[in-house]
This record gives sequence, C-alpha cells and structure tokens, in this order.
Amino acid sequence: MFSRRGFLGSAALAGASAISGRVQAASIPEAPTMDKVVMQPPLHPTSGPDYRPVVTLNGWSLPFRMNGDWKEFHLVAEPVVREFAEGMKVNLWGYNGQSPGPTIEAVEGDKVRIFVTNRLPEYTTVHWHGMIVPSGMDGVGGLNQPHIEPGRTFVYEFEMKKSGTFMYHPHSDEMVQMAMGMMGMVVVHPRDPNFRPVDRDYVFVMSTYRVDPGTYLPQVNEMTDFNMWTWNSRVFPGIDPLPVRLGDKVRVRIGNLSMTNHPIHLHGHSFAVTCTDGGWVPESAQYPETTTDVPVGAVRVFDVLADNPGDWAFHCHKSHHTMNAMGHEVRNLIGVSRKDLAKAVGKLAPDGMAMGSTGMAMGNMEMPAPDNTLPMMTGTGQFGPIEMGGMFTVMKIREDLARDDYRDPGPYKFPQGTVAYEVTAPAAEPARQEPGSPPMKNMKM
Ligand SMILES: [Cu+2]
Repeated sequence: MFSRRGFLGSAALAGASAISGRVQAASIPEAPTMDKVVMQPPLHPTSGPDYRPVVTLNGWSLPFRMNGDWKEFHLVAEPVVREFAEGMKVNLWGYNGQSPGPTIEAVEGDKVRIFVTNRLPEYTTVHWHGMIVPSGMDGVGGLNQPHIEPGRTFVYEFEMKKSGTFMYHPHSDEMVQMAMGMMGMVVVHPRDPNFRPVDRDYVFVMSTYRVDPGTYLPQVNEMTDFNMWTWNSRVFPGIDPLPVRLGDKVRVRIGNLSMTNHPIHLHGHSFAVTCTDGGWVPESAQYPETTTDVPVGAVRVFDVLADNPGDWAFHCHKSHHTMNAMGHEVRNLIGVSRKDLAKAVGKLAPDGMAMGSTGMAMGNMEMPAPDNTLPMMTGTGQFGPIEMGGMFTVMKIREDLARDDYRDPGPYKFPQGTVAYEVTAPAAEPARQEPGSPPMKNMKM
C-alpha cells in the first residue's frame, strides 16, 4: 500500500506556520506516498459520515487525519517516475510519489485543510477545479495567492459546499506543470448516503504527453502533437481493468486535463451521464448513451447497470488515441503493391517499415523497438492480438465476484455457443430479392 515518511523537521514546520499563521494544528500531518502503479483497494471511512469510497484506476486515495472537526490532508508536489506500461518509464512531476496525484475524498459539508508542500524546482499552486471555495483559496498564482516557492508549505482551508466530482491541478506555470503530469481528482460524497448510491465507483483523469521514443521526459512545449494518450498516466495494456459484479450499479468518473476532447465509449451497455464538474444532472435531463464526449477541462460521470456479463471494451473512440507512440508519417498503402515499395523504403530508411498493403494489423509482425517506448498497437486476449494502446481497457462483468473484490478476474469464460464462429459449410442458395422487384415477390417461404 502506501508508506509513511517522517516528513518535516521543526525548521520546516516553523516556516510553514509562519506562512499560514492560522493553523491550529500542532503539526503538519504526515504525507503518505505511493510506490505502486496498480489500483489500491478503496479507502473506507473510519470517522464521520459513511460513504462508499471510490477506487482510482492505477491509483489510490489520500489518507487524512481528523484535527478537531477539520479533515487534514497533505499533498507533496514533487518529481516522480511513472511507468506508463511495462517497458516505458517517464520522468514526470506529480504528488506523493505518483502522477497523477492521489484522489482526495471527503463528504459534503466537511471542513478540509489541505497542506501543500512544494518539492519541485520551481514554484507551484493548487487550483480546485469546479469546487466552490472562497476566492483566496482558488489557487491561481498571482491572482488569488502568492506562488508556493520550492521548499515551502501552504495551507488551503475550505468547506466542501457540494458533493460531486472535481479535479486539482496547478495554476502556476500551468502549461509546463500540467504537461509534466501534475493533476488529480477530488470526490465529494453526498452527506445523504441514500443519494444515488452505487455498488462500485471508479475514477480517473485523462492526460496526454509527447514522449519521443528513446527519451524519458515529456516535451512540455508540445501543443497538439501528442503521442501518449493516458488514463491516470497509464496506457493499454498498463491500465487496470474494471472488475464488476453482474447486476452492480457502477459509476465511472472521468476527468479530462488533456488538451483535446475524448469521446469515451463502453461496449455492451447503455449509460447516462449523471454528474459533471458543475454538479448532479437532474434525472429528467438524463438520456441514454453509449459514448460520451468529455471536453477539455471538464468531468463527466456516468452510471451504468452492469447487466450483461462478459469482457467489454471501454475506450476513447478516437482511434489514434487507442495507440501508443505512433509515427505520424506512415502513409496509407492499402492496395499498393509491395514489390517496388520495399526497395524504395529500404533505400530511404534501412530499418524502416512500411504500412502493409492489406492494413496495419501487426499480430504476426516482430520489429526491434527503440528503448523506453511502447508498440503502437499491442496487448493479447484469449483469441489473439488486441492491437490497441493508449486509452483502452476492459470492463469485466462477472457473476462470481464478491462485493468489494476488485481483483482482475482474468479472461471471460464464454458460455458454449456464444462466440462468433467461422463457417466452413458450402453456401446454400437462399431465397433472395431481385433488384427492382417488389419486396418478397419471389420469396418461397
Ligand atoms: Cu481520446
């Protein structure tokens, strides 16, 4: 799980209290840190009102401590190494050991005190996206507060005015710090546990990076040409599956702090968007969808009844977002004869490869890859190559999962006779319509 580190000595403490001046705390709370990239079990509340905690894909929730009637958290902004998927590690900036930072969970009406310590080489702030806070707590450096210089700790204090799903990120050298992975989610549970309860509650934030093959650092000045499309700074096949018990009501909360929109699609079901970063969508305004677009700088939350067992793809519907580091200069060669092409490509780039003349399926292809990058299309299922990357994972709906069991149940055991199959028998002559003839005229029934 997480480790606790003795965080601040007395010198830092004195500095911190000089900045905030109003902290009643005897000490700054310890800052837990995470060294794992797999989904941690939900953090059930140990005090205050009850709620069903969320689980963060490839992430965790930040533990808090009570100090009187204040809930106290401690975020540490710092350089981290994040594994995008096995075979690729990237130097990012994040919080408490990982990028994105831990999910902050609280309850509507809670008074929270969030300590932010800056361990970055430049100043930072934290903005609480979508949350109704006093202006001086809004975290826009220069506008609402002085920037937090390296080595300093600031305190944000506010009441959780409304329940819902929100985000946090710096408002200080924002382009660089967000391109480096500084972000996280905030979930505020309704005070009434009977308000739209669900059985499983997933949360993640989307971000994009340009990390050239063979390098370890995102290009922070990139504006449009990203090549790593991530959910919680992970790409398929590194993204956790979403295990679900058949019949569960499931909530999925999705934040978007990338620089483009993502149409998120779930197979096998229809769902309704029930919440945005602005608040809960009234039931009368909800409608069924299978894909919902998550705009830049927004949150979309959908609720779905998991009534269809199986392995269901769950992904961004922009097909270049379900790929990893791709070469953009690959030409479309479908239908082009390979004969002269191989010669031409060989002359230009001895190690080059051309897109196949029947498509790009790579199931049977083996190529040397440069250091620290990932294949464009990858992953293997029980029937062969999946050929995905980026923003793709699987919702695994099973009858035999326990209530709070989030372990990967493995591949779906398809009931006999329920999988699409090859036909080898000769085609019979079916009754068919003649072009131009009235419907059914020549049909022999
Ligand atoms: Cu996308």
